[in-house]
Amino acid sequence: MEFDFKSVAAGFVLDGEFVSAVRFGTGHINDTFKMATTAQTYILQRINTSIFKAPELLMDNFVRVSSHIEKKIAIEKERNPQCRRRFLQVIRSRSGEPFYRDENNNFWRCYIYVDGARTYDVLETPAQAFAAAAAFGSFQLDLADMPGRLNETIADFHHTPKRLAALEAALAADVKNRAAEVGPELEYIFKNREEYSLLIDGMNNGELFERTTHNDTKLNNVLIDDVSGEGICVIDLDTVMPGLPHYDFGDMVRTGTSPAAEDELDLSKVGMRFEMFEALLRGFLSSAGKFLNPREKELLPFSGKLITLEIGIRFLTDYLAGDVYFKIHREKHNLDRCRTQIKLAQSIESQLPAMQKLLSEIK
Ligand code: ADP
Ligand code: GN1
Ligand code: MG
Repeated sequence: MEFDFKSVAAGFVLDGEFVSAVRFGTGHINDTFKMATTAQTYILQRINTSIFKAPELLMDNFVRVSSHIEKKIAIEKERNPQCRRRFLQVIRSRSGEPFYRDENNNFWRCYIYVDGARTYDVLETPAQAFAAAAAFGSFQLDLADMPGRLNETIADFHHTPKRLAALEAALAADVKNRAAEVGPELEYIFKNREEYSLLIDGMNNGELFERTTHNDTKLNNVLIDDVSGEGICVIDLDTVMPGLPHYDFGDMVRTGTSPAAEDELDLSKVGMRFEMFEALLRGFLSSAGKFLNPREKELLPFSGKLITLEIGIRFLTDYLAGDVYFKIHREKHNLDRCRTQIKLAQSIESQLPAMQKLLSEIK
């Protein structure tokens, strides 16, 4: 399924004439393209509206967040003119909206491509982990004083008990007769069920506080500067909404500590590298440490295990439901992804005492 990019491009106020658009990135939800005109490079995205059911509200969040960050960067540049931080500069449609809807009801957005930086699907060094985590922590810090509450683009996105309930429903329905092959995965997921409400309970009993969080802090959602190695721009803002800092830190541990890909078949390669966890923790606390309370800090190591298992639950749910949510590129892709998450969660679990000890030394 390709698109008439020239006419999509004509929907936006762009510099120069349309030249090309090519598929870009490895995301599971939206369709992302790198688009060139004779004057500028852009990112063009078709929003997956079967998942994001209110794309106008989503883009309202997007603009509020990116313009708030723009102001923060402007202040920082006054103090430090060398600052290389960037924000997602949204391009308006010809009718002045921050999106363009084509005649087939495809919902498009466009922003300036940030040059001189790139993303990593698998982090290579602790320095990159520190940089990425510091950038996500700064993102939360920057948004702490943003006026108003953002729209919830997907309700209960990180409500782990509800994610478990969805898995149980998919298991009961078993529409593809796949339940029989996932016994060991289910066993581990169910064994841990007592832990799934810990963060939600903490919020309900007043120990943890709702903040504005990113909620999809895959490490390939931050642009790392080619020269300085700093995390200069947080991207993929679809799920920025009210949440807990742990959702973001946990997903960083999930995506930043294993040397293997999310869909690695050789599970012996999957596991948490402690030095990467340490770099993530130090990086995150270097910025988010300014507002986190002691109980919030204490739960950071646990959040790595929780969010890893939560995404594992989601991959397994989608496998049982017939692969209707995440894009797949081969048979059993979602099951393979689930298995890496479980292996990683087990590795995190076995290192939790050491993670907690490290935290107490840093605090
Ligand atoms: P998704 O993960 O939903 O496909 P992203 O917004 O994360 O969408 O974009 C996919 C990839 O495109 C990113 O991992 C990154 O490599 C690249 N990318 C996205 N936005 C920019 C940008 N403004 N400048 C440079 N590269 C970008
Ligand atoms: C999806 O779009 P992408 O690939 O950055 C998903 C995340 C999952 C991730 C797993 C909106 O993120 O929640 O953690 O896949 N995004 C949505 O790789 O569901
Ligand atoms: Mg992404």
